[in-house]
Order: sequence, then C-alpha cells, then structure tokens
Amino acid sequence: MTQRTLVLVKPDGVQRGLTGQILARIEAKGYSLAELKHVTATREVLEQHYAEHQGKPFFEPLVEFMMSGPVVAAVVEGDRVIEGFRSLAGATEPTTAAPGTIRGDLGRDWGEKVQKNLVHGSDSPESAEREIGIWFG
Ligand code: D4T
Repeated sequence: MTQRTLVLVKPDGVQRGLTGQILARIEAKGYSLAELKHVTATREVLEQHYAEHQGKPFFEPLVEFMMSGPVVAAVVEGDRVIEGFRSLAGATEPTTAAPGTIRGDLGRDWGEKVQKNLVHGSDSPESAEREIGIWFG
C-alpha cells in the first residue's frame, strides 16, 4: 500500500509566499498531493499535534508561532514518502540544514525562541496516521 505523510507549510512559509515553491518540490520529487487545505490552526489542534513537546522550553513559543497565521496542510502520498519528505525538508535547524533541502535553501535563523523552519513532515507511519487524523479528521 502506498505510504502517506502529513506535511505542513508552516506560517513562515505561507507568509513569505513560499507555499508554491515548497509544493512544487514535493511534486517534482514525484509524490502526489492527496489532500490540501489552507487553515489557521487552533491551540487545541497544536497541543495534540505537538503533544510530545509539552513541557519543553520551546513549546509555548512553538504553539504561538504556529497560530500566528495560516498554514497549508497536505496529505502527501508515495512509496517511502515519510523518509523521502524528511530528506527533502532537511535538518530541523535551517542555518545548518544541507543546501538543496527546503530548509537549507529557503530557511534561516531569525534569532527567536522557536525555529521557524518552514515545513513539518511526519516522522513515522504511526505519527503520520495520528497527525492526518488531527488535521483532516
Ligand atoms: P517538525 O516536527 O516541525 O517537522 O520538525 P522536526 O521534526 O524537524 O523537529 P522536532 O519535532 O524536534 O521539533 C518540532 C518543532 O519545534 C521547533 N523546535 C524544535 C524549536 O524551536 N527548538 C528546538 O530546540 C527544537 C528541537 C522546530 C520544530
């Protein structure tokens, strides 16, 4: 069965007008967009989505940042897409993410309490199904 992952273009990506470029990279790699929506996340959704980070120093800045503007949420499909999208996205820190990746090419550090790193991608099949349920019901 084809694998699915949840991708978010975070508020920094949407606000900077990078949604099209980011989705184009996903499509150029050969993956398909099975679902797509533009939405402003609620605290409730973000507390579920980032449950593993509750209590960490960056949790509250992360939730505030993720509510600061609309995101584009997508269900992306393809064989080994979870691994493939994380490779396309690059490392968490945009300053050191490899050139050629979304974060490495389009992101930078802004000296804030939270990393504004443009995209999210699920990290395992279990996370993907859980996160798709949170964002798409
Ligand atoms: P996401 O989950 O958004 O795809 O990012 P990563 O998988 O690369 O990173 P993560 O889950 O460890 O972190 C979630 C989110 O929190 C921000 N963050 C993370 C931060 O601002 N400071 C930090 O020290 C860490 C670890 C960035 C992504």
